[in-house]
Amino acid sequence: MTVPFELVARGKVREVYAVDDRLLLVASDRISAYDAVLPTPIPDKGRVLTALSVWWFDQLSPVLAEHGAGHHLLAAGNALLPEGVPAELAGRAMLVRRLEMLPVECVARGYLSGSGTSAYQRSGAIVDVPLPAGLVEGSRLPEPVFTPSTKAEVGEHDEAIPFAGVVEAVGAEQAEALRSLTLALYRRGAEIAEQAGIVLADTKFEFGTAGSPSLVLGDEVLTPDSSRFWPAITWSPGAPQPSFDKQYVRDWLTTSGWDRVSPAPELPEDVVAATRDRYVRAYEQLTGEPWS
Ligand code: Q0Z
Repeated sequence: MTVPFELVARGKVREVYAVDDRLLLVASDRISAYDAVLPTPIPDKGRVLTALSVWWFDQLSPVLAEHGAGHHLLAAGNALLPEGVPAELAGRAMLVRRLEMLPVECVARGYLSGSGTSAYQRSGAIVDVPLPAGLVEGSRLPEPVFTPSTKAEVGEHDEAIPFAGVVEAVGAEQAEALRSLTLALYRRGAEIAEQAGIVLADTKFEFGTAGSPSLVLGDEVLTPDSSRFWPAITWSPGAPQPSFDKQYVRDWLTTSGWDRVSPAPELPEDVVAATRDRYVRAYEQLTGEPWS
């Protein structure tokens, strides 16, 4: 497929194109696991994640407005996109305001998991954020915490930084605004997810600036690719929680004999189908709307 726009950024599973002074964010059906992009696409994944982001931007608008902030979404959906967007991108593309992106990842955590658990086990804290004793992988934190990270180069992992690092990067006033807004967005997102039987363990937001409002929520929001979603019914701290979306893929890869270094193997049909179903179910469970 040829997209008649200039490619300006490419991630593991998404692309960004320039459309005049705006950007087109395109989500593919590619899936990553254990740091690798798998050779087998998950049908509809790109459309589901795009629809989820669009839905969340709308859900989170009041929180953004309370903070004098906005979001970058201009249009999504076939009819609303500019001329020249290929039909194959229908449903997988968001037209957004081009922002001056801030050089920090704004991570909020309401539960202990992954690199947060590793840091906590080493030091009782996540960088400069102390946590109470006795927490285990999957524990709910007493309060959500802001644990920012650097934006890693391609192939590297984001690295957690202290709040002072955010101050250094964007100034004290904007750093405070990022922390406050990140935590408010996380709290609202987690509340909505909880009502739908989903634990939003943690998430990563990216913000940019534009004329006004000065802070603008960008990128994708509260998708399974930017967040940890756990089914609430199986939540049981003390061990890694099953992922809402990727658990079948991880389980199959683990039993496949793949060494996590060589190119990943093709997924079997039943794993693809079960995983597609998980994405669709996440959409339906969160939004209360049927996927169609
Ligand atoms: C976000 C990224 C992706 C690879 C650029 N509104 C914006 N204004 C300026 N820049 C961006 C945005 Cl969203 C921007 N990324 C991250 C997204 C693939 C990298 F889809 N890159």
